[in-house]
Amino acid sequence: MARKILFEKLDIPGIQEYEVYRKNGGYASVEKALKTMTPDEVVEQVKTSGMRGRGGAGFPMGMKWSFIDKKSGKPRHLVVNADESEPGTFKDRFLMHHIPHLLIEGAIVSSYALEANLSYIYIRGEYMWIFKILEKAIKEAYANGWLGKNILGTGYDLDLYVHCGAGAYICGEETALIESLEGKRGNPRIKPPFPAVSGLWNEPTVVNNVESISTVSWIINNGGEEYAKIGIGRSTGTKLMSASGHIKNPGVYEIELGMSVDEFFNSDEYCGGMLDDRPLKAVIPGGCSVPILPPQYIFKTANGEDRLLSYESLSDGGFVTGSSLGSGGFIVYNDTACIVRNTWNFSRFFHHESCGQCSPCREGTGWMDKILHRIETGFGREEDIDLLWSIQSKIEGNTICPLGDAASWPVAAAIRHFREEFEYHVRFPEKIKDRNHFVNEP
Ligand code: L3W
Ligand code: SF4
Repeated sequence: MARKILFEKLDIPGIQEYEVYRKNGGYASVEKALKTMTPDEVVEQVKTSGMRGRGGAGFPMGMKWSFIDKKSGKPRHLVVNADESEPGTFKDRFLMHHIPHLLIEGAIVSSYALEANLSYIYIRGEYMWIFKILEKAIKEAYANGWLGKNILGTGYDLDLYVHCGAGAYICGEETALIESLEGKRGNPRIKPPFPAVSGLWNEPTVVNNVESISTVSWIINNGGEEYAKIGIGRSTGTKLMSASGHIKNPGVYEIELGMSVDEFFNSDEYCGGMLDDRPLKAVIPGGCSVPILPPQYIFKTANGEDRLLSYESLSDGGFVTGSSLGSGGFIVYNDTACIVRNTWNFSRFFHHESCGQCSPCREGTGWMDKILHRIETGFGREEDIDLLWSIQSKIEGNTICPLGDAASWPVAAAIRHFREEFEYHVRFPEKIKDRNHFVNEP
């Protein structure tokens, strides 16, 4: 049985409610931190834990916190990124829905560590029902003295607000999120300066994902060293995985980092293997932004080692034979899936969500959408495949924010590993025009 941290109390009936949460040890980390630790000691524990940001980039959380300049005299802020919009990723909504006080508790301790007195949770507009759950939880936290003035008589003040986005994927990018929170259009800013230096209202700001902040209470209750013992190498702790697609048991799972992809995929406790026992065609291990893996690189790296669910192992071989843990959106495809259609679907998404500030992304995502559409519908030309390759290669690394990269990587990986499917589409257009899109031609 794998170690549970975030889901430790998930099975307790009524854990969504404040009284039940509190009776089962909830808010103990706030008492411990505020009464017995200095803010810098809290930061140290998070650093010791080796915890890495769970939004996709895996940046060391304690290091990010230590970039906050507490001597500038400027107010500091924690902003929790709850704008979960990555296709294939639905773990934050699960966490906030089922155990909302875990996030509030973590946000209080994290704000204390940053010496922030005004913090926010920015939630995606489509999660309106969770917005209401969080508002209720925050109200209960205020009513019970965990938020507001002079918390637990320690002299520490904190106001926490939940703010609803308006349905744009790009607002999950931290600087676009900040712009949106300031009431402006959610256009990403050029970095540096990073938010830790100049964030919300140009004040030092830490933006962390829901899962990251929800882990902080466990780290404070049990110590950073204990957390660092879980996991593998520099991938410490546990990770929430959103599993979807052609598997027997889709859902949200907490795994210990370092578990083999084979165990996660085949074990009945997790994915349970292929739905209807059909052949496996591909896996995207970290949400639609990361490269798709063909069968030969899903369970083994190019060196023949077991592929593990960790930051290092999943990216082993770079994006040629590897991928990325990303946000943990594990999407499985069987032999009936059309890779061209899937790639077009992703490109259409990125085209729609591009904010339009930089030309390579604004124009490139549009061109890729258009070309993939014509290939998919049987109007593709032989030269389109190389044209697609050329376009994606000119987007990557040439944009303000990672959306450009995220739009190019899935296209590059699909062509690299499944080129013959693209070629089939352009060579046999009459079959493509007539077919059922979800059944492969022989
Ligand atoms: C101060 C420095 N701070 C880096 C901070 C930076 C940020 C964090 C990571 O993109 C990825 C993206 C998506 N001084 C710093 C510093 N920081 N250097 O560290 O930064 P970065 O630039 O590596 O990544 P990012 O801009 O945060 C995130 C990928 O995640 N992704 C998307 C997932 C989407 C969701 C969702 O919908 N919930 O998770 C999936 O793979 O493509 O590459 O805080 O400020 N010198
Ligand atoms: Fe906007 Fe795309 Fe540029 Fe990001 S890469 S700033 S989404 S145009």
